[in-house]
Amino acid sequence: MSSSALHDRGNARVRTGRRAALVSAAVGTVAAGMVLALATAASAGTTLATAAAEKSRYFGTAVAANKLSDSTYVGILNREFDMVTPENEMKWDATEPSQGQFNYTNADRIVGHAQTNGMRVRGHALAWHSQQPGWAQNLSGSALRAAMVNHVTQVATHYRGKIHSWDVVNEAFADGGSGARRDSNLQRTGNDWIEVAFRTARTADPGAKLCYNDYNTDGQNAKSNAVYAMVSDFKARGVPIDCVGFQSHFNSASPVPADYQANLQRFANLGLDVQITELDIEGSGTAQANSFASVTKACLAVSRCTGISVWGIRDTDSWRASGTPLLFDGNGNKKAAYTATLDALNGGTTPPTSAPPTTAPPTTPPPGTGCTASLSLQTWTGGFVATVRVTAGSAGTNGWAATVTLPAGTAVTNAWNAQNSGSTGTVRFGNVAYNGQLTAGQSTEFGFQGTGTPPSDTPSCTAS
Ligand code: G2I
Repeated sequence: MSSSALHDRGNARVRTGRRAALVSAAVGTVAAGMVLALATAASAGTTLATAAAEKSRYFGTAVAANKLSDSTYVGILNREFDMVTPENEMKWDATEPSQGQFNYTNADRIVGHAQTNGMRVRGHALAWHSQQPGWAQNLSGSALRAAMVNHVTQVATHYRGKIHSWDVVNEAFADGGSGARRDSNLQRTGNDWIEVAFRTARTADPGAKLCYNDYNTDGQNAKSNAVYAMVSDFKARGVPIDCVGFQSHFNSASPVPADYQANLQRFANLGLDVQITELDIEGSGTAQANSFASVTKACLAVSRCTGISVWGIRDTDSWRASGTPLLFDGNGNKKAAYTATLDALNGGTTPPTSAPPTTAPPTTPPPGTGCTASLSLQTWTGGFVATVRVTAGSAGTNGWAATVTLPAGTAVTNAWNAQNSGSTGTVRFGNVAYNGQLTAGQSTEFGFQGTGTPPSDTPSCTAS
């Protein structure tokens, strides 16, 4: 695909309209209904994010702040993904380069980009033995423990209300068959460092899902058994944990395990979400495509597998670029692995990007209320996450807006898959470019997080 074909979501919408206008002018107004059909068919399940959303899942990618000025990169990001993970920008060395002095510049750029484009953010990572600033590497004992608690508190508070899931602790278990914790300066502060990090994160940002994230835990083995035992213990003792991240870095020496789905399922059965957090698979062609498809199908088969994130966009963006492990080649073209992933998300078939010509008479959507909205809530003391389901009426939608009335003192802090106008009182949430067009009866979901008392009224919905 040429870079000129890679527009941001806003432009993609303009492009559809422009194409519609050209076709309409060429064949006359009689074809208006056909144009509508073309535009509508092109909106369903044709990108990773929309196809995943139809299965109530997200599809994300790691993002590097210094690539946000690359138009090809941003074009793919905005078109295909609805979740971003800062690849390095939220790590300890990036956010607290000197003790007590926090720098959020690059991470804020990524979060800002996500918010502007209706994407959510996976925070990565609050406490990790690697990528520590030099000053932390030189600490130990109670001084390091206090520094870790302060770091978790400060960073999670800075991003409070803006993070879907935090990797609170990353890679704390040893490789091999020992089933032991990894030795590190953090581990040497005491075995309870992990639960202390989780409790601290919960206090700082009660709305974020809190995850433990690791690699080589993708199948059942000594390491994943050890994580499983820790998570079971946390659930039994009420240590706050909501999700386990499976990094899923695969290659020929470490292929997708045969029991990948079963392993995801056994963790889900503990009563938490599972997420595929850093997916990349070295290889090429059909073999690579099949591996991506099997990972995607495994997630879809586990109801609490809530989303998949790949670890970069183009092969050349990868931390191991020579293994060409991603879904887009260095020029931003879709690889076979992309198509296989999209097909898997769509349940085996990708909808056509254009509908066959039709002689149906033109239909004009009636103005006014062509959609309905329903609200579901997850609440805690002082805050909530609201999920709003928008369903198109018999005419479908070209765009929609849901209006939510908030109680006095309540404020929206963050929204995804929609753009809000205002944050208090009567708040309007309009569609973003990739989810405005719904066929008759089709639904889409957006969400927002707020502080204060949750709304209780059913949102109103208007379609255009
Ligand atoms: O190693 C792959 C991933 C394993 N799981 C945790 C992830 O956080 C980790 O990501 C990688 C990044 O993709 C790399 O980009 O973490 C590496 C460091 O552990 C990152 O590499 C670092 C280089 O080591 C630095 O020299 C470089 O300055 O990337 C930095 C920014 O490009």
